Amino acid sequence: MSRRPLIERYRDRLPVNKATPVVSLLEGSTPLIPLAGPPEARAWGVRLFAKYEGLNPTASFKDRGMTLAVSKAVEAGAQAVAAASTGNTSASAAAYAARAGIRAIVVLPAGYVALGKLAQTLVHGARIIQIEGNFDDALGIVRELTERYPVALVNSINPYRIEGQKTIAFEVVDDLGDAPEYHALPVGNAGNITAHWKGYRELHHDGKIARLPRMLGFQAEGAAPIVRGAPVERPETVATAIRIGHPASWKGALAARDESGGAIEAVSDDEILAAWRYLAQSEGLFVEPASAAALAGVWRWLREGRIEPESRVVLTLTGHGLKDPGTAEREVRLDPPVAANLEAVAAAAGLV
Ligand code: AN7
Repeated sequence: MSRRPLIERYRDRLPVNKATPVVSLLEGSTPLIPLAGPPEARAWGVRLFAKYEGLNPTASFKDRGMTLAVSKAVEAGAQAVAAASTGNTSASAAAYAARAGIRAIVVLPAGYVALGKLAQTLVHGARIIQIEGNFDDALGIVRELTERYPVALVNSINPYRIEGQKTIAFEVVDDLGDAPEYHALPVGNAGNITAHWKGYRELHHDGKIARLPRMLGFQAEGAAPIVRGAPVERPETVATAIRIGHPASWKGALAARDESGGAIEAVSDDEILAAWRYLAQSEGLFVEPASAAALAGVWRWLREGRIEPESRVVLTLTGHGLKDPGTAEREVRLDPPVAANLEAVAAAAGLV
């Protein structure tokens, strides 16, 4: 399907009216890609599908929520938006603010935003304030900032962000014809799992789908407050996108887990990187580490025989791999240069 504004595609299910100025970069309508799947999936007859959100305009799922949040902010007369971010929200806010002709102010944890995200945010012209603190500190400050000053908050505690992001569920159902048995995704601030579940519940309530999926959320072991049942003061993980210790939508995540009969579990950085490599090298999908957490978790469920045989599992691959060239550089070896002649190149290529 050719792309059109997300807000137009799902206008009747979103809180917009004729007066809402649609600020769009033709987000959404991302492909649902069938995966070959690791041997464990094939052995159980489990079919895996990747909802490849890296193909959004700023290369992450955040654009779905941002088109609505920025449109509603402009409708309300805002001249500026603000967000705390591990990187993708800031890139998206910066792009949509540029599109709308308003200012974006973003507060970032210094030293922990992947290079591609930083470049996007900078080049789109946002005002970047790096703090000597983590995402949770940044979100606290931005909440206060937007209460005190005439600036619209566009983090996912803004309900329009959740409304926009629930469309992932709509698109999956449009493509599969029904809900899958399982839907897995990474969990950081927990807005996205909350939004997915809201989308599925709305369709179920309206009789558009016969079943609801079990929601499987995966946090990084070093940043797994929901799994542990307590905030994490110093979250750490290679998946910087989900390096979050006090998720704002904690309750929404628990509701998604419990109402769906799902689970929220932790995966290690090693498991995340193994899934990240597998997606790139065996499926042709380059994602950022946080996105690979979804497959890391499902892979474990498959190995443990916990996924119902013959079922369908959708993985939301939340962000593109080009966002984070630093991880690629660290994790994948680049050989030193060889002499500029055929023999040396053929030998280095393993052809002789
Ligand atoms: C690629 O950009 O929180 O559980 O500030 O960028 O809804 O937070 C990003 C989160 C997963 C987690 N995958 O989603 C931000 C930010 C990627 C992400 C998540 C994020 P939530």
